[in-house]
Amino acid sequence: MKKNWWKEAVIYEIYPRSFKDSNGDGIGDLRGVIEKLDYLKKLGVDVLWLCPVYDSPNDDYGYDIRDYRAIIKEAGTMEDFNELLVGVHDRGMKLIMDLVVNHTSDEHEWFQKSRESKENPYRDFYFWKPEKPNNWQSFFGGDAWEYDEKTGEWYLHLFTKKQPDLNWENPTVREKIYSMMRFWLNKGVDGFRMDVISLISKRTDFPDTNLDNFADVIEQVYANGPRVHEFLREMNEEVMSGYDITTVGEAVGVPKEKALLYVGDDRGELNMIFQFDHMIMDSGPGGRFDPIHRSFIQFKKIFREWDEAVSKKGWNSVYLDNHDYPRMVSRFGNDKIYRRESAKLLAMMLLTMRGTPCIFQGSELGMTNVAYPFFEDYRDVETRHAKEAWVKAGKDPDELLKYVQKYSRDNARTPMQWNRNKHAGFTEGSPWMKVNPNYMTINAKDSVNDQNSIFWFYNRLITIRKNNPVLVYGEYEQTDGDHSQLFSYIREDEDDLLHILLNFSDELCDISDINLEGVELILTNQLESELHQNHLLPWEARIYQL
Ligand code: TEU
Ligand code: CA
Repeated sequence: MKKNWWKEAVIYEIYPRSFKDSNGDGIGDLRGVIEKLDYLKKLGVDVLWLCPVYDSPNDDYGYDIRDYRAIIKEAGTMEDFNELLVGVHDRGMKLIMDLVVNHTSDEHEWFQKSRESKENPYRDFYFWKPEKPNNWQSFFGGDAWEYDEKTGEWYLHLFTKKQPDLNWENPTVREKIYSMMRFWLNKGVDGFRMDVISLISKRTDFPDTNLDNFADVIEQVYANGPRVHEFLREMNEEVMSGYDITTVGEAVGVPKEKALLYVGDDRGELNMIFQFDHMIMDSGPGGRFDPIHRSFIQFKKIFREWDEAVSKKGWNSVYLDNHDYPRMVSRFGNDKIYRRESAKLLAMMLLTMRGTPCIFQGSELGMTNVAYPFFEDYRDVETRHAKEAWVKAGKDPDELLKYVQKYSRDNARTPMQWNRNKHAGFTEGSPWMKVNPNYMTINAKDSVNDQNSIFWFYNRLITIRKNNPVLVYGEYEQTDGDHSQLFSYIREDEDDLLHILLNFSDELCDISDINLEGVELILTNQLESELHQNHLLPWEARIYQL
């Protein structure tokens, strides 16, 4: 197994709009991130993934870029960005940016020119058709084709109609993207998280889809297109190979059987990917607001199968939430009576599995979902479109509100909870999105001052991971035999053997059949005085050294 810094790293995802507001306009910004670099250093993370801060009309909060080389005014200036990058590097950390090149904003000059006329040199920067060619639907509901009066043609947008898809078949598009990437890398940026990179090669015959499960449409029609690997290899040759950086592809629609095509050591494409199987396993045919039961055994199986599929010849990431999904302690843990224990258990999973862990902002505090009582409190375009679709379909939006409270992306985007001051110290102004009312008991200040907090548990786990290469490069083997409560696995190399036991339940978990002779306890999320040889307490997590 080749050793690389990005395999040994711990990534921390920052959604700047909700991280820290430094100038009182209620919107998080770059100077706010600068203010918190020491906090992040204290936590122990070493690669920061910064969600988009480029100029954008904010239809999808920055994932609709109007100018790739300018900082959106509300985030600050390019000087602020340069100062942030220096601050990150001065602390021995690295910064990766969000590369959003499957689509631009419709306000990008390329699209403005492209829609001017059919003869415009930018026409082929996007996909235009005289008639709507197929029944493709957008990720956010509704048609994926939008009629444009100006030239009487339809253009493709897999996301909102303000996010037209770039035509990667056009070599000029690719050249301009590569040049933009060099602009950021030449500033010293340490790599990219590549937004929906698995979608950039379209099936240019644009076939109709007759699949009723949207996840199947993504996998079989939108993602893994005919030239996706050719484009990624070219991007690597033209750009990435010239720098000591890392790349993580957001591999929506990529099944484990195709993962190595993107991240195989010999492929010359990406270093690692964010896979989605565990994140969409409880989405029904209608997507996240059409939930189905999630099986714990299936959850563990997904991690086992992805490890088997990738880890021999490639590399994985491990994550349990991000800015697009509910808070992990609410979704995979118990955010009521066992919030602290389950948040620590999930942290132990994140930091002892094989693959580069990615911590989403606020997980280190055990921040939870927020159940706003009104739709008006929700900000995300996906949530707003869902409501419009329900009302249009004559369905009761109050029914939808229950699903939105549980599964919306907004759950991840409530402002970071820094202290017990007004608006949790996120802003002196009025926040763009309401702060979760539980900030009085869940905030960074109290956490940093409490050695027994989730924050310090993350810090200890990160230190253990840094001091035990077996947790990075060691073999992974699940050992719980599909137990209904227990998730246990070993990490092994020639020097060490660690056994991790996680009780993913509100009940006692019998472990009397596990031989704990001669083992040394490395870390537990319970008071050591309460440890029982024969059972784990609810949400108890342990690392043993054999
Ligand atoms: O997400 C794309 C994506 O496929 C999943 O996040 C999810 O399917 C989507 O949120 C709809 O449920 C990326 C970005 O992470 C997301 O924030 C953007 O909205 C999207 O691409 C478009 O750029
Ligand atoms: Ca601000």
